[in-house]
Amino acid sequence: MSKKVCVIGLGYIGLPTAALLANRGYDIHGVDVVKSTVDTINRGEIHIVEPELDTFVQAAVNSGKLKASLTPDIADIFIIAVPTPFHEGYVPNVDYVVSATKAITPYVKAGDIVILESTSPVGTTDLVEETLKEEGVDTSKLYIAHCPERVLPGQIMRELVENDRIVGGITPEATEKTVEFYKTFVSGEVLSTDARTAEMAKLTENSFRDTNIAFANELSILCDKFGIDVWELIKLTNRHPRVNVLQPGAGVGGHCIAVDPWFIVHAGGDDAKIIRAAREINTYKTEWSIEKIKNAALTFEKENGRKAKVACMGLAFKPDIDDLREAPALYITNTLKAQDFEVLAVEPNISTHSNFNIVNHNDALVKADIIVYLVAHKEFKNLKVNNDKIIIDFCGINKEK
Ligand code: SAJ
Repeated sequence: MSKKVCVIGLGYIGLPTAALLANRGYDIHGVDVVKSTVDTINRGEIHIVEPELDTFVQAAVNSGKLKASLTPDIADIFIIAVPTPFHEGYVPNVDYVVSATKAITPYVKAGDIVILESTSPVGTTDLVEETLKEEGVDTSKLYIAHCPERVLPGQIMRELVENDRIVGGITPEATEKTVEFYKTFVSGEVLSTDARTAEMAKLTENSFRDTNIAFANELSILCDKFGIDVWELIKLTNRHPRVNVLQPGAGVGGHCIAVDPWFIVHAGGDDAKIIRAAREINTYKTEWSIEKIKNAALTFEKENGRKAKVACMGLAFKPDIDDLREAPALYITNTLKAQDFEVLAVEPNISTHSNFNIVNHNDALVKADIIVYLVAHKEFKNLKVNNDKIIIDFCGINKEK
């Protein structure tokens, strides 16, 4: 008989994982607290944008292998994939992990595997065990482990299979059982460690990237001051065999890299110096960008006796996706609008937005006085722009990288 997997949280990680496992022969009981999400999935449809996900979900639902529900069910394996945001002041918020754990307590039985996939502060897998104990579950008969997700939005279905995975159990037996499970559908290596190391590994990966992007963003600010083209500089320095500077932009967005380093900083306090500084630099880059745009718009107004129309090219948190979560481009556009600047919001990957009329990029190029490249979407590359327009480019749109 097929093993049954209960996946708690059907978002960017839970749903692709559920759909993949269903297509690999597992019986999947997916759980979400949002009824419309459950209904959408049960119709074989999806509520998020991710290449290939629709095909996987449709096939899984049609074959009867994937069912979504508002409540958990008995299963052999439980996967918790719920959000871990932060409270005010960058204090990690693991409330959803705790409530998901409580929700599964009536259904877990001896011999089951309970996996936390959500990116979590160090110690959260232990908290899952403590919560189960408090709810009266005998955890000595369960296999509890952390296996952080590592997939890149836009490539989730491929990376879920191909990426190496890190598994850290709260006991060596839990690690072993969980590794066996991942090996049934992962073609990358499945690496063993303990729960705390696995938690820290995930936070380290995203902090490493954040720190490296901060370096590039700091360089971009310095180069602006020194009159140097930062993209040419980076291209040249990256020809050194041991140098690989990342790309500057309008800041760092998304729900991972702009969030996870704070989990380390919160626990590490004054000892987390570089990681904190990187977060601050990346946030500062967004504010610095706003100041640049405002200065250009005010100079235009002074010289022309009318307000400048500013085309904000891109709202998403990175190129070629429709995801606006924690997006610096959206924040910049919102801030300019809130301060009474005339903005034309351009985002080819969405058709509507509650705060803006979405303007086609070709129309924006004609109407705007100032064109600000915020996101390097493919639609924005090599566009012909009239000489009389002022261009502010934060993402090196036409630069060779
Ligand atoms: N960015 C730059 N310059 C760069 C690279 C990225 O400014 O050179 C910016 C992007 O524009 C974006 C932000 O960084 O605003 C984050 O984008 P990303 O593509 O670096 O990463 P995410 O947030 O889409 O996904 C990351 C990945 N982590 C790493 O690459 C270490 C992914 O593997 C994780 O699974 C994901 O976080 C997650 O869920 O934690």
